[in-house]
Amino acid sequence: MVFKVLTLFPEVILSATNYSILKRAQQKGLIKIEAINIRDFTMNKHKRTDDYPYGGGFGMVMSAQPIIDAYESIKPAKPHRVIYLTPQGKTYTQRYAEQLSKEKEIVIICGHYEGIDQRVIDMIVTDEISIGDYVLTGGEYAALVVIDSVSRLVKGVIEEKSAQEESFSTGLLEYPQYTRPAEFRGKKVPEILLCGDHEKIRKWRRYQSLLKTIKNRPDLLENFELTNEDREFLIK
Ligand code: 6GU
Repeated sequence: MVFKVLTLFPEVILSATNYSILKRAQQKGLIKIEAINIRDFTMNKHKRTDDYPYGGGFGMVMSAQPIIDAYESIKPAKPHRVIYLTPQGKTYTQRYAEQLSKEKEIVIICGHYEGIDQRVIDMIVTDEISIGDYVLTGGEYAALVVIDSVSRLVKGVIEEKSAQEESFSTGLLEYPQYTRPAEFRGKKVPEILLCGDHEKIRKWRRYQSLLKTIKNRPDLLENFELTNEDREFLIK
């Protein structure tokens, strides 16, 4: 999977992806992350990449010319998605990440200021994506969220089981995890996890997942089919 990121801050993208799992994935050649500096393409004599909004109003708008020229310099030969990260986009979800992970190459545009000239969106953008209902200073952190969540779905990047068994694939939040020691500052690991009875442990974990979901994300249960076992837990 190749990510080509058009940004005013290439170092933010390159430095943040140079650790841990994403670093190893790049070393193994499973993913490739390129950052293209939009400023390198401006024709403005002061190297400006933004200008005042037509119609007036607060803030600055990123100009079309440097973004389109940057895109044309790296445009993949095959059909591809061009993602523009914006709070005005469609909400990003695990399902969206799964769709994107099927692509070979993804172009990502990071906006700043009050956004980019609408003509860029009309001319090249295929997907406008928001990572949630809050406002960031720019698209770079959102781009990192997309790169990270898609990369871990690329075959070989993480152990396969982890990718499948998680929250959002079962539709419930994860159960609590514990590691050694069995007692820490007087707080004990739940007895059942030490009992060695795998069926009992499975049931306990399922119940904990249900409780956690009810407490923190009751909205997830609206589209969730409870099993008979789940119902029994909840009635008791
Ligand atoms: Cl993609 N960009 C910005 N600037 N803010 C956001 C966002 C994106 N998603 C949520 N908030």
